[in-house]
Amino acid sequence: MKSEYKFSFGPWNIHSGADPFGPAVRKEVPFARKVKLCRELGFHAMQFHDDDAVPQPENKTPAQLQRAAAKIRRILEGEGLAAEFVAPRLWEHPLGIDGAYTSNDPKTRRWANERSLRAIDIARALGTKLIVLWLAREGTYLRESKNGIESYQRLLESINHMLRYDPEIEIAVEPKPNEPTDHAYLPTIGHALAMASQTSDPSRVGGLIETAHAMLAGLDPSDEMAFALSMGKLWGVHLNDQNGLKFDEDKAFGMANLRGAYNQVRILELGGYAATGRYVGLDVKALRTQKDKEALRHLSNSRRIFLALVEKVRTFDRKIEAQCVARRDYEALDLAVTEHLMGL
Ligand code: 3MF
Ligand code: MG
Repeated sequence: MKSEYKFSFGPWNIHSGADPFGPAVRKEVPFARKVKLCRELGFHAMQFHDDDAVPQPENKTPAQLQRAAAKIRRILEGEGLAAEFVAPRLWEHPLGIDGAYTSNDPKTRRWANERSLRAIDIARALGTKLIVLWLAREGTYLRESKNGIESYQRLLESINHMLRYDPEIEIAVEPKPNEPTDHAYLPTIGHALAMASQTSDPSRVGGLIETAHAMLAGLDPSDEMAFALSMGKLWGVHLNDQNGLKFDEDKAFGMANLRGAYNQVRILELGGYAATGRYVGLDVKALRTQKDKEALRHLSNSRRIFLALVEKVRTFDRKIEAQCVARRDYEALDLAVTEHLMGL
């Protein structure tokens, strides 16, 4: 199957299976091997957290940081791959326990802003201008612990700080409504793009939509994508799947809700996403039950289902669609789509 779509995943998507209830069940895969696998599986780029590329970036001199990032870039280029984005990973650091940009502690906020600039340095050294902000602990575990109005103002200041530092970078906010916090700031793409419009350079702030995150907000991922696409603001996706409203499952794309997956692919097709040059990113986890050898199927299966659904979208009978819409016979349309997906 050929396609003009370009695919990416992050090194954390090949992992040893540890979860909050038990330890690793598979061997760690070295980074260089992940890069090789990325190409072998038919992907075009890798996604990065700042410290996936340069461990402890805040403890490095500028020269050390550049050297470490240059090494990663050489490994990528050796396989003909690009870096899609860099995301500052603020949520694992002891300072970021109660949030980083929205922490009540000014020292923590200064650290978060500084580290975000180092993430930008790393992105530029890897050859990408895209910064992703997943605002993991920017929220509250307890409503009364923060002033939400102040928190949103602090987030805006931090985004402006990054935009000022490098006049060419673009920032894509990856909204998520909860987990790890009880309630997160910027829970949906609507919130993210409203804030984008208030920044010092709205043209450089957009969004990355993850399927599971939209579903956890009780929303339809394809509608979230449509909202961003309608404004030219869909700068990345994290496709995966999710079985209802529970923890963030990161299942392989299309494996829980095929119709929902079809509609995400349909909206990307309608929005001309491939032609924007942006990547079809995955954020998927292998099931903990998978053995070492088979723990890549979540990636290859997601890509395979995505490409199969592109074909399904392109081969759906437009005449039937137009007739059903003209007659407002959506039950006929429903059956036609379902039968098409079933190959009937
Ligand atoms: C959490 C996520 C994150 C982000 C990643 C890049 C670990 O629910 O989706 O994956 O995608 O940090 O922004
Ligand atoms: Mg994600």
